Amino acid sequence: MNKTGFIFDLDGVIVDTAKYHYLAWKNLADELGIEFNKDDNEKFKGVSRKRCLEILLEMGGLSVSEKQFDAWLVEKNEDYLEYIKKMDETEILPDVEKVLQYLKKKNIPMALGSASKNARPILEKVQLLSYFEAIVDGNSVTKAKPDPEVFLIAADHLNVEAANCVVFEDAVAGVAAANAAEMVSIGIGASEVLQEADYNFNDFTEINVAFLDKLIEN
Ligand code: B16
Ligand code: MG
Repeated sequence: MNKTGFIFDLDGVIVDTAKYHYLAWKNLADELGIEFNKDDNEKFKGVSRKRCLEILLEMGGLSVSEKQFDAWLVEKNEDYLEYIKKMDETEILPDVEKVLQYLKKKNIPMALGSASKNARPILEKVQLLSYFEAIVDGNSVTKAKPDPEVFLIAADHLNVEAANCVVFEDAVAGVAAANAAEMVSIGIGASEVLQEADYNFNDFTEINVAFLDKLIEN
């Protein structure tokens, strides 16, 4: 068993793909005549694609056939894929790579734990794939965050006890999932929103080596 493992969420932690999700959902909402703004998009963070569409249709008071639902899911994703096509390493959030490099140098096993089914191609585009021993994403889970499944599978792949895993998350549901897995939760973003996290930072520029060492030693 490895002593400590680090697990990273993708959207909002490593890259800001929320802006592309927003554009794609907004296009679909406009087509369906549903009002959708950036505040509404906040509710979609860390939430599965399917659940996002359910919320959007609830907002518009629409109920549709399964076939139509699936067609809109495909449409939104194709649109989103067009936006992320242009992503490159300049979209990595500040100091994320510095932290990944430090942990890699210390031989700390790392995994991705994301709700996205597009996690792997995004990591390839921003050239971070090689840092991760395991990619646990929307294709690997049966239960969405706040269920701890995604992080427990990641711990398993890393061969680390759940209690010795550290999770970086920007979504309330993600912090709840990390806490339910009995892992150390680190909220990235506003502390008023991520109140349940064990530690909180606005972004990775606030995380120093002494703090990482403390997490590794625990
Ligand atoms: P996809 P995370 C999540 O990523 C996003 O925050 C959320 O807005 C999105 O709906 C979800 O991935 C599914 O993404 O449509 O690409 O499968 O924060 O869990 O990395
Ligand atoms: Mg996220």
